[in-house]
Amino acid sequence: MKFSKYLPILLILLCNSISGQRLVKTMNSGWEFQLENSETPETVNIPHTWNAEDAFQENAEYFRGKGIYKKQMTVPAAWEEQSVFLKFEGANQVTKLFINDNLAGEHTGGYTAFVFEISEFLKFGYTNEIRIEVDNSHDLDIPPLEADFNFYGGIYRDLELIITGKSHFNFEGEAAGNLIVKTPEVSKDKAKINFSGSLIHSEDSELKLQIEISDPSGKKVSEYEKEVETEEFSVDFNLNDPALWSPEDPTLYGLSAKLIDTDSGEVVDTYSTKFGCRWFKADPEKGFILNGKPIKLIGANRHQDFENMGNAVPNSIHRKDYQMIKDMGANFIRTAHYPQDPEVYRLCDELGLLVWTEIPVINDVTDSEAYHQNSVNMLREQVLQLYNHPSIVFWGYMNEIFIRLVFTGDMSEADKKAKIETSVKLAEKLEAETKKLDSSRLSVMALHENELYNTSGIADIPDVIGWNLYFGWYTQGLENLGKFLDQQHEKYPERPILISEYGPGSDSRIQTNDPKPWDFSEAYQLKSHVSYLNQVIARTYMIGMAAWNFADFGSSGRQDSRSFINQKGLVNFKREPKDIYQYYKARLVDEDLVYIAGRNFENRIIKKSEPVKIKVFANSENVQLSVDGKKELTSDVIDNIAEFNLNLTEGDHRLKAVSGNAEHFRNITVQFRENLLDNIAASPLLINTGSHSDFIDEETGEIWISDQEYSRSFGYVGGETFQQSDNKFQGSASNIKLTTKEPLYQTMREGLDAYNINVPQGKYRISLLMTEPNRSASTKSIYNLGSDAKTTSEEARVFDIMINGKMVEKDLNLAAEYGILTAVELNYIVETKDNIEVQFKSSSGKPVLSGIRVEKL
Ligand code: GCB
Repeated sequence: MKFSKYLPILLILLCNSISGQRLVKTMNSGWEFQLENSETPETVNIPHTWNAEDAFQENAEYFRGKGIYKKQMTVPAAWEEQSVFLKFEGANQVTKLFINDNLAGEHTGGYTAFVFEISEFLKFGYTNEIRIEVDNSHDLDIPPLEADFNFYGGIYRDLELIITGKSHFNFEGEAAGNLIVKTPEVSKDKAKINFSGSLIHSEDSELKLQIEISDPSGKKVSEYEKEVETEEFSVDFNLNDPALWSPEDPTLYGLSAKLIDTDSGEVVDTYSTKFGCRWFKADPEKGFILNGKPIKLIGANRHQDFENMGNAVPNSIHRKDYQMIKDMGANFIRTAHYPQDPEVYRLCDELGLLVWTEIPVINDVTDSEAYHQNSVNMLREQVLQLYNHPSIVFWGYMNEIFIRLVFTGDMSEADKKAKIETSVKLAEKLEAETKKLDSSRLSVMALHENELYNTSGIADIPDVIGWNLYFGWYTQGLENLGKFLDQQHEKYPERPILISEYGPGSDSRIQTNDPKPWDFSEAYQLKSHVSYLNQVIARTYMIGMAAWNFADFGSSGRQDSRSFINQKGLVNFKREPKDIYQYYKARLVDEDLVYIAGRNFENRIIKKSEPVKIKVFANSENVQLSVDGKKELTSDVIDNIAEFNLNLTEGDHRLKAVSGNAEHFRNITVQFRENLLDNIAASPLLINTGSHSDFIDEETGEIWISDQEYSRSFGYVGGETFQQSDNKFQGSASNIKLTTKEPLYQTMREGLDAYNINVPQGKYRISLLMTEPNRSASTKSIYNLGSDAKTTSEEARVFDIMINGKMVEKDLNLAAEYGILTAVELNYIVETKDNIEVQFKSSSGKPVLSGIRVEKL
């Protein structure tokens, strides 16, 4: 069938069928798209961003500018009798809509919805051109100004075309909903419900408003019908013995409203929403109280992006994420730093997750009138659009607003004072606006660990304070958390507090039994979260805690063990669970659960004398572990972890853990370090020099084992592990250019005399992996040192390398030859009878070595 031939008939049929009723359809597919700086258009579907790739590229800033979307739309003549709207669920960050080249609407802000009525711009019965210009340029007047996440540009949430009768419920403007269900009074016995909104009433008809309330089973429990006399309406309902909404029992009521033409009986417009009945408060002594009972809020923050997609994710990813968060046993979620997709709040209502949602006023503010106004607008949009969701209990409006000020060294005292004043003024405005729109919820603000929030008075403004606390990571000592919280509680006994962020970075490629701060191992992440959970759960006054972050997320400025990604996730960027996710599950869910940790640590390359250390997560009193169907060991569960030290032979083993009614299996392969060289013909020796962790190459599956001192077999002679600071077990936290195997290069041994490998006779390829970690390393050749007054000998790292006495590098200066923080691999072919000795001899500074591979040829 030739579709175009039948198009007019189909359109007539479509128009007839929607006549008098609301039609909502997405306009996501088939847009012509072009960046302002590109010559060639491409065809794209919405959700769309133009930064899914370039935000993750080396040596480049991601594109921040204008993208233009175009589409032809044939508009049936019959729509002239209707009202036509475009609804954007979100576009980052300034959007202009043109219909047939006329500006039909403009919106500022990347994280809330907006609706434009386009009826007056359309040519009915003709093809119309829709052009949408979206601009994500940095703009000093628009929050967020800067943050640790990417400001991906584009129409990254659904776009809807909505057609209603000329008379309809008003859903334009900031609310993109405008229809509000309040529950001003709720108790076990009674709930008072109020539904309010406004109408557009075309003059030529008489209308009546019909409303029905249905209980969680769908049964009608209340109704209302009345002639419409004014354009505003507000209707009260009473419910007896309401079913209460809670995380265990997220029961939702339904409200559906109809506008009916009194003469014809025709339904002119419809609206429906869900709502819930619950009450809550934050008590500075007893914590959070929901429906009269204390509940410790435990959960996570969540950013909205996904690997290779940026922020342009389909609803199915939102669903997967929130289901995973619920399955983890969480009851709480903070939508990181901005309002998320409308689907997210629907999911939280349905799944039973209490929500802190906030606007992106983060890290810094300006004192421009426009910045303040844009912040207020975002707040109004957030509250009005999301009002009906029972899951939302906190409205947030600022995150770490003094962080820039604290870390900007060259700001004058006067500028600091002015910055503090304008921030406090803005907080007061945002607090007042929040309470004006919704006094039933709690206002909240997230602070970083600094007294300025207290001394400036800003922390006294909202109802509740969230602390973002990174003890054991940015600041020292996991155990300092409790002390800090107790001090705050003592000093401000009237202030309800929670932890709005905590957690270290972790990378599943880094595995160790000996975790240390800043090593990015999964083991350190576990250690840190266990300690935080223990310290918060032990304190009744603490409202709760939200881990940072549910998933790894994109941040182009980040230089962790994977560049451009913040790796503090409980799951990785594509949502593969790290051990810590399973730990939360064991700690928080009720049904029997057991999990042998180490999904990425199944190969154990250990000394013969060492036991294989196994951790099992469980929620009963003890765990039974059997190895290869035989040995059965029992261990007590402490903090939801049972530990086992197994003496295993080399080879494959099957572990089975049982706890209550649950069981879990894992295969473990053991190799002894002492035997690695006997096997070198089959598999090369790979050493993660300067590190206490194994590094797993996810492309090849190869394991670069942790380093060891030479006594026999292989190991380093002399030198020390290079660390930038005493409490950070990483040589460099920087992006290493020309590699994705950053952890290999970021850790290194410095000042070593030699590396010995007692290989059997044969021909070998030796690969030395290195990088210059010092940003101010001299790129001058050693011979020019005398003429460069500024270059000290520490800054110039120059050394010779000898293999079995033969000079293979003379005066190697990594910075000069390859550039700093760049992956360098030097390969040499060596024939030997029984040993390889790689010697390092300094001319200036200390030699460095990040990795060594020995391969038999
Ligand atoms: C914070 C910020 C958050 C960052 C996080 C981190 O305190 O609020 O946006 O991503 O720390 O990982 O450093």
